[in-house]
Amino acid sequence: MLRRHFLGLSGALALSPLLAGASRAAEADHVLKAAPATARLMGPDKPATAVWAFGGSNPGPTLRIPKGKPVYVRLDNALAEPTSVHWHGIRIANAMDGVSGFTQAPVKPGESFDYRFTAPDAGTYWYHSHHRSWEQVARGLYGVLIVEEDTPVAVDHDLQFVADDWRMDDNGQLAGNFGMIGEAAHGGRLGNWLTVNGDTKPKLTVRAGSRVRLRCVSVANARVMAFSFPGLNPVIIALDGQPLTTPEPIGTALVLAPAQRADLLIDMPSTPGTELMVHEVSVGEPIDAAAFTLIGPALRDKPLSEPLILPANPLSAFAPELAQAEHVELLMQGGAMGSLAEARFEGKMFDLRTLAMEKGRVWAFNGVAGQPSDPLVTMQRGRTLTINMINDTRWSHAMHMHGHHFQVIERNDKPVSGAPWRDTELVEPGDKVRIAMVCDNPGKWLFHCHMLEHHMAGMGTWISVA
Ligand SMILES: [Cu+2]
Repeated sequence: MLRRHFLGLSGALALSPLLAGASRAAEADHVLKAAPATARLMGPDKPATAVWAFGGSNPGPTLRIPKGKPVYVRLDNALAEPTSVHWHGIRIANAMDGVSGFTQAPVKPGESFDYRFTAPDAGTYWYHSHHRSWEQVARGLYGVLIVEEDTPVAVDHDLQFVADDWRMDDNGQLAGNFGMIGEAAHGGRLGNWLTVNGDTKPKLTVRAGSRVRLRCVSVANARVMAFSFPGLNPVIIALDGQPLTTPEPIGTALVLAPAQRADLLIDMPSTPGTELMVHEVSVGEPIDAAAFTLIGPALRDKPLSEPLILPANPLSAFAPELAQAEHVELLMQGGAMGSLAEARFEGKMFDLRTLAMEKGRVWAFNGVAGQPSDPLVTMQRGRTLTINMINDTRWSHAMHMHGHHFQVIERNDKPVSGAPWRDTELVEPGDKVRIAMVCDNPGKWLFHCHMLEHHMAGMGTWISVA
């Protein structure tokens, strides 16, 4: 009896790590495994590309999570180097923000990390590596994060349009080195191959006469892309996840800076058999990006024309109180053809050449290159902060605030009212853009350029909310 008991016990002990692993996996709402993978980025007739991926695909799996309810996503790192996951645009608890070396330790190869968080606002977000992101994102470590509305939105198709700008060689593999300082001093790692949803010129099949919600996400490292929709009249219903109170036509093209999102409402023509091409138009000749294929029978004789306004998010209650706001300036300097002669880095002054050659930094905020040990500002929770971003460089910068959304309240010293909520704002060369936000989320939050080589080379600071 004793012996049998003993054997039984040892058997159970031997199994226990496996069992524990299985029960942990079952417990997680989603498991994201980061690992090398291949992806048919260039279409079925071209060689598959070696990438790094979440869940084995590019983009990674689309995570749909409920609004206002806790979720548990486990990251398993099967890469040969550390990684982490940032939940871009989510007003998240600080410890779950996923910035390796800042809000958490890097997740080492073979290790896991449990992300447990609640997303307060519905909308279109994305997740991506925040460890050596200029390389890890460029290799494909990202996916779409959808926070669902409380009640489904009345559309016939809910589709995504994830645009990436890859640099490919002649064999269909990722070309060149990552994190090159010369490129970082210019526009960053610009690509030569456009994918949408991890494919080349994919066909998006929809019913004729249908109403489509198209969740557009730019996951590019550096390129500001622009998309035109000839023959269609897309209307922007949300930006960076947040609903617009007044939907707006895209105009000639939808501009998406790195990390920005736009939800478009598109009412398709009622003529089956039609193919409508989406073009990327940011440089010279338009490039075919994707095509809508309209299949029959038509859902409606005539496309819908009434507007669709998404339900307001809890964020909309956090209107900045400008009368009591604290104001800071953010002077953006450096890069090629700029006026930055020297900057402080880790407490010492360096001329720009030494900074570039020895320290790998070419950009500065308020005279400091790289992430400073002290925050740009420390805010009491609940107070309003305005940041006047002054772009004294020859380059565009897509400035991203972690943990908060903000509104532009001034552009080149002129007041702006009713601007949309954003988490990433494109600041053009020579422009001054003042943003405002209520600092309602305690913790330390990065504020950085999302042109990932710019961030690598010095364009990052942080704020503290006490
Ligand atoms: Cu930048």
